[in-house]
Amino acid sequence: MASLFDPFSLKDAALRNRIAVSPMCQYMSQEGAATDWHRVHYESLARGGAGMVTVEATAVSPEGRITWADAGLWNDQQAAALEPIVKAMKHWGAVPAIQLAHAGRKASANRPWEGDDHIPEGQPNSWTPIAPSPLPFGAHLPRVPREMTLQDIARVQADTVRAAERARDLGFEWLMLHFAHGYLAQNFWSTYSNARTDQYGGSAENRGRFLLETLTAVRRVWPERRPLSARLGVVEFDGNDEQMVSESIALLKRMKQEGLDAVDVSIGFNTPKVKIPWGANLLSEVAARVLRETGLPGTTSWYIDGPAGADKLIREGKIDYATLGRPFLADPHWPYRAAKDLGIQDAAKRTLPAPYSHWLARYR
Ligand code: 536
Repeated sequence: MASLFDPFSLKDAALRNRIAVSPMCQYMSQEGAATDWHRVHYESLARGGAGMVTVEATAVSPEGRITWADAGLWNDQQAAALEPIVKAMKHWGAVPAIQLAHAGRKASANRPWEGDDHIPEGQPNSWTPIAPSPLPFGAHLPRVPREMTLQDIARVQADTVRAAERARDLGFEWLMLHFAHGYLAQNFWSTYSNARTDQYGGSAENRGRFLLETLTAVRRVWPERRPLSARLGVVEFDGNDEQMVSESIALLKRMKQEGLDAVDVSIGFNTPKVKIPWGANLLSEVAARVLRETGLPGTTSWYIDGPAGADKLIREGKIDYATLGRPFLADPHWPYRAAKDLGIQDAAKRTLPAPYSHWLARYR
């Protein structure tokens, strides 16, 4: 029986504990390139003791950014800006991971603290979003995306492969594909956004084709011994979740055959017409089911119920590692807090670098 502070290994990735930091958009990039903000942010998260730190949703092409300030990995300057970040994460003992993304119909938005809404066509920092079908998300994201041609599909897949190669060459040890949250892959997967009548739309098999092909193409360039995972939205909380979960499990089983190593069970966020019942352990049961039925190792996030809640999910075998986002923004040293809470011996020494831990372990 594993617990939160047991190590976790998947292929060549060796996590010192079962705590992963979620990919979290910072909207602080300059032309897609990481800045000093990211240096400090990712280095402090790695110093805070997590087993793995995942770099935020990183766009594979310019039109794949949610906002103009998103991270990207389609050119050499962007790769160069990530290099010291990867080094620092490794230096402080965290497995460096990155999430590759394309925002689909949610692209061309303002930063969350500047409105979070679509920037209209023709205004500065705006471009035309692309998606499987010309169907808008709605609400604060009303723009009608341009329907992707077969050529667009092949181009985005090639961009994803190229970004994966750059991530590989930078020394990232784990790659996550963003197949969730109402962005491009989820747009293909969901009937809310996919009304295509060609081989990429209609049946679950067809709606899953873009995801499966992308995964397969990335697997060819991503080293066999480095884990490749996907974050997939498997529920919308719209009353149709049983069907969506079972179709998602079938898709994940196909992905597993094509080399998927792990899954991060998440939410579709592909329609504004639902009220998500936010609360403790929102996804723990569906995550447990997805992992059990696919046989994939994995995780979930969203309202994990504190250190004890995370520990319990792992002890019960519902997830293999816990993924946390906002708790790390509130406290970059969350693993130290968690270790103290759970009564772990040598909590400071096990979670923080010596310049901090020697103080915390003394004079109590
Ligand atoms: C979660 N979000 C996910 C993001 C960035 C914006 C916020 C991502 O995956 N890059 C979210 C989406 C919709 C509603 C609530 C939360």
